[in-house]
Amino acid sequence: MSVNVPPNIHHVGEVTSTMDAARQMLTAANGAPFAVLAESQVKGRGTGERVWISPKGNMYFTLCISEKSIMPEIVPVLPLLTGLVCRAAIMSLINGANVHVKWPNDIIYAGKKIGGSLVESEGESLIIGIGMNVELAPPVTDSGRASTTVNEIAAALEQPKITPTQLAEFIWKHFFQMISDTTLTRKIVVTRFDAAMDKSLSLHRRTPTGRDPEELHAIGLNEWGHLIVSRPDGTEDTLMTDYLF
Ligand code: BT5
Repeated sequence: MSVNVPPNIHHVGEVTSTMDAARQMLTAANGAPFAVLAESQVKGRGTGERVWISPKGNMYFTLCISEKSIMPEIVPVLPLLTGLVCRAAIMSLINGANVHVKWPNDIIYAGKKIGGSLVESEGESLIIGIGMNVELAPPVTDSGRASTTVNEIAAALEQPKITPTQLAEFIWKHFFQMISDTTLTRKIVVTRFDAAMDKSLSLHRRTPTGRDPEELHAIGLNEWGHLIVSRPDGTEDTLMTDYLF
């Protein structure tokens, strides 16, 4: 796939979820990459059916691509690659933005959550959803961490505001740049994600009713992209599928 795939982004108003809207467009797209950018969502979702709060003003974006367009060894680390793409997009729109990632799927600024991603599949298509707070930082009502916005970073650095469309176009560009790099390996994605993590964050396992009180800290990723954490007593654990607040 060439580096400069022209953006094929369908702009829509309010949807249930851009994941559903994108699924409905898969047949017509016939394997060609496309994305959906919505103004708001009434049933935005995070991982594990958690709610993604989706008021008008932020970016609700789903990118669909044929699995064949991605090197097979990259597919298992696609959530990590997506985080790196989002970080790169923000950092190229705002000079000096010190954005981090949190394993496995969050974008973080100053300890607060700017956005997150969700990877699903349907047949041979990968459906990559990204929610990013651009203008509004919704109060988080479950046990999640406080939220912030891309434009709070822009304001802190005295730079112009970003729009959801600009951000979506930059994400598209960085995504295709990254997956077209024939030298990219799983190890490189994992190493870059490790370097971009904010290891000072206190992490908590999610439970069905909230968060586990045990405070964990990220040490790093193993070669598979699994997270090694330290417990308060100094012992270590490796997380493969646990999601963290
Ligand atoms: C995520 O899930 O972070 C993935 C979010 C993906 C949203 C996009 S929007 C476009 C596409 N269409 C969809 O329907 N979804 C995708 P997770 O790591 O499970 O985080 C969910 C948690 O984040 C919630 O339990 C809250 O604690 C918190 N949260 C919800 N809305 C938020 C927001 N707008 N900003 C910051 N945190 C939020």
